[in-house]
Amino acid sequence: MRIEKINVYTTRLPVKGGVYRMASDDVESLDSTLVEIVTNDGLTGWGETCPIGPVYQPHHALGARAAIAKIAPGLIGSEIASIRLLAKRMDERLNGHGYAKAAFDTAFLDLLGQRLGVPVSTLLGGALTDRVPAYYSLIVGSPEETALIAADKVKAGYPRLQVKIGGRNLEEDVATVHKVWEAVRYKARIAVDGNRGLTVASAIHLDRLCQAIPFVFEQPCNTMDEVATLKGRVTHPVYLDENTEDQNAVLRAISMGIADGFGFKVTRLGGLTKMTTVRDLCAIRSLPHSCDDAWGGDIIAAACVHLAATVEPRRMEGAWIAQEYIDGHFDAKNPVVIEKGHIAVPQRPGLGVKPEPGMFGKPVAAY
Ligand code: 0XW
Ligand code: MG
Repeated sequence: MRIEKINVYTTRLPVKGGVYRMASDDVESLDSTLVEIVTNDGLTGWGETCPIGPVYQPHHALGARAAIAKIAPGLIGSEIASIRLLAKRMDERLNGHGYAKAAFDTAFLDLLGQRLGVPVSTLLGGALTDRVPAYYSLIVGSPEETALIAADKVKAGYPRLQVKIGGRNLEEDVATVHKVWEAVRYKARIAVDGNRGLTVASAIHLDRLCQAIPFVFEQPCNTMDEVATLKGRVTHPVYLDENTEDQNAVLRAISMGIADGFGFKVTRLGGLTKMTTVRDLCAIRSLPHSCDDAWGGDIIAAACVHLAATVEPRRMEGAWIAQEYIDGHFDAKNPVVIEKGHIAVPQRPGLGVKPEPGMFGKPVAAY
């Protein structure tokens, strides 16, 4: 099975509800890039990469497309058999840019899965479950409104909630965490996500002022060094998200003992294949983590869910997919959907999702 053609598409994903508000940025519409790989035996494999704006992490939609333009010509004619060889070929054409290479990695796995007649989860080591938990991400909002939505989402079946804080005064953040806890109690697990927005001082204050509330503190401060200084000074477990910019960052955080868990983004880590390494490192130290991406449609969602199915359930912090904030699906027949706060793992060969033919219009580039 050889790569005959690569088509690149873009699509706009407007945020349902108008705005997705985090400490680091407000986003209203996301720019997703899709790669479609066509093989000589007539199969098509899909990959996607969709930064949540240019501020959340050092990724940019146009940067992804520039990287894809550099890599794609070198892949034409390649055999889809060894993912490692294909990764080497990508590295020989471009250093870094894991979030763009991730789209190709997803498409390779989609094709291999279809060829072998197995779902992508099998290629990632094998599923441990056919249904993974999701979590609901509550954007930065007033304490009262956030607590109301939290109660609603727990009723809808979400086993975990993520409460966004930061970018405003400490009092409101503390009140929001308290109100959500009063509304939810032990009915859902809670992560409080600062999205890099807190100083070390305000992280320590928030920790003390919410002492009795059992939440995990996600990416409170900007750098890994700032987060490292929280060790021994805060009592809530600390998870890293944005700082896990590549596999080495995860290795560093684990070996320094500064992270009690992680919010992983598949494309940021360089794709599903690279994610299996950090997944296994986390297993060695019994560290929990999520399987998310920053944003994206059904292709990214399927990738996250296949990976999440391979994670030991006791350490699985949920798969976040953008579905609650997006209208419609790429694949209306076999969409990736959240039901009662959980997501069924696609069982068909490959990713198990295929965008409707023609839905993205003409390719923006073709090789
Ligand atoms: C909740 N998310 C997975 C969606 C947005 O990309 C932010 C992110 C996070 O945890 O920071
Ligand atoms: Mg996060």
